[in-house]
Amino acid sequence: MRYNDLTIVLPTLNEEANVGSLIEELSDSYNGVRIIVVDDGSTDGTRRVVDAMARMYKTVSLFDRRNAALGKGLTASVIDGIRRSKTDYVLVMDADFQHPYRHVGELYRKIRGNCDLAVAVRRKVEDWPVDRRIVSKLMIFFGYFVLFITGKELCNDIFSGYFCIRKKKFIETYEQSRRRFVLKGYKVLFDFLKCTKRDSLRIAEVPYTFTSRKHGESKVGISHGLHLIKSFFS
Ligand SMILES: Nc1nc2c(ncn2[C@@H]2O[C@H](COP(=O)(O)OP(=O)(O)OP(=O)(O)O)[C@@H](O)[C@H]2O)c(=O)[nH]1
Ligand SMILES: [Mg+2]
Repeated sequence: MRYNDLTIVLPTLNEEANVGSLIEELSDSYNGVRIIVVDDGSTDGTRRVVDAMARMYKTVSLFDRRNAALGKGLTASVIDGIRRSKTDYVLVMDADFQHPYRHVGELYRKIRGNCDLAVAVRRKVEDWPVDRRIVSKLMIFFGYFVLFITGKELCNDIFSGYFCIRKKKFIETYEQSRRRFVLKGYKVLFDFLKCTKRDSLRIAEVPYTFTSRKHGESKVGISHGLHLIKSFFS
């Protein structure tokens, strides 16, 4: 099977220990897939590793966002990566191996099987401390509540960072509601869903187990919680 009409967007911030092997695994597993690494000014060797990969695989490119118009941020990076892609389908995933790459094929097949959005849904979150679990549950509850009462599309993991989407659908929705996307936030799927209408999309789901990052450190902090709260109200 070939994946010529699929681009994988990998946002990175200091992922030198993960990104090279992830690119290798993806390129070797999914023939013809394109990969755009969207880097937000990493201070480690991330860009050097990606440059080396881009020399090895013609389908890999680096988008250096140090001077990007939208400013730094994970959501901003994902939007820029999707805008830059030149294929009909785009898949977004983390670069730290928390999103198992073996599900890429399944997400892609769901989209090709006539869906607009295929979401990888966390079945189980391993290794999270109790306080992070509680905050996460509260945020999920509130997020669902917002989407439910405002009549938006819903899925079983509204904050998933691992999903595949028709580029055209994403860009159309973003262009119509630019201001509602919290660019420094972490929840681009939620921002997208809150700009939809219930039953306007064909959504598929693929369950998976979310594990610990392979190497390096999490970038999640209190500010991301605040950005999410902003996202609920924008
Ligand atoms: N371009 C860009 N990438 C980012 C930014 N913040 C995080 N990332 C990347 O986005 C992905 C998710 O970030 P993480 O820090 O792993 O966040 P998380 O997976 O929600 O949290 P953990 O479970 O603690 O790892 C990783 O590939 C990061 O390198 C950012 O501001 N800009
Ligand atoms: Mg992570």
